[in-house]
Amino acid sequence: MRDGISIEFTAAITRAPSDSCVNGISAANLGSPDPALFREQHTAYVAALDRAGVTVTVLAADERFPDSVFVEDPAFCLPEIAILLRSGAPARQGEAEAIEPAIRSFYGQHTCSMSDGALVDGGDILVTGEEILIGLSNRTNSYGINEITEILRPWGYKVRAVDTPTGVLHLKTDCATLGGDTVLATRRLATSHIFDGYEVMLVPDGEEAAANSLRVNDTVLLAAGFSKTADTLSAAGFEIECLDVSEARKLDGGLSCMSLRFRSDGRRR
Ligand code: CIR
Repeated sequence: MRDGISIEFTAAITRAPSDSCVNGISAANLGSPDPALFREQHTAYVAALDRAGVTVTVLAADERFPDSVFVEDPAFCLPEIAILLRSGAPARQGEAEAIEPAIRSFYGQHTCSMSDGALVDGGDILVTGEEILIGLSNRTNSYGINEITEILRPWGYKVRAVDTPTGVLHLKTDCATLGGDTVLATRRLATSHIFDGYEVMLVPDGEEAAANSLRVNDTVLLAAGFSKTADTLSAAGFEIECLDVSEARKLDGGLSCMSLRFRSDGRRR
């Protein structure tokens, strides 16, 4: 069990929402985000990460990229290496270059990029205490998964390609790692058997949007408004903190999407 790569973090990178977020990609049908309210919610999110024990770097809003608040997608950070990813969404393809200086300020030469045609969004990568699952989706292809598998081979990481349910943006739209071999998942994802062998906590039906939660050290950050999921997690002994992420949700985003978490001490445990 290696919780050191899945839930134990010392640092995080975030980016403030831009005014251009009103032009972000969305299938949610929840209306257009309010940039001022988004900034307020983002500030509360950063404070929650800080309380959970990570030192947060907040990058300035980048108006060129409407979805750039979702920093989880353009990079993937492990203790040994950071990978600048290549998104399957054309509008998001410059975001990896935009975040590169921040990544290099932590990882230096231990930073690498993906080849042309190898596509992965960070939202499709779920790191558990056991392995790294990468969801094939509209944003992530098998070339991308194979390339990450090769990049990580020297450190012995186990990478497994899985299917993201049809109509679901990213693998982590529907699940989260809770530490050890426990995951939180929607029924539609759990029934695909990708978590066989895991302890699966099901998100109560009707609260699917709560699946994109985020465990950071001893805290599970959960989207506000999903009381059944909150009760389930609390009853199981998790320390939860609920956050209003209404504006991120309007752009199909959630709690994991708004940060890149890692161990700045390079330790894997
Ligand atoms: C997008 O479609 O790329 C953004 N509107 C939402 C990205 C959410 N990111 C994530 O789940 N990791």
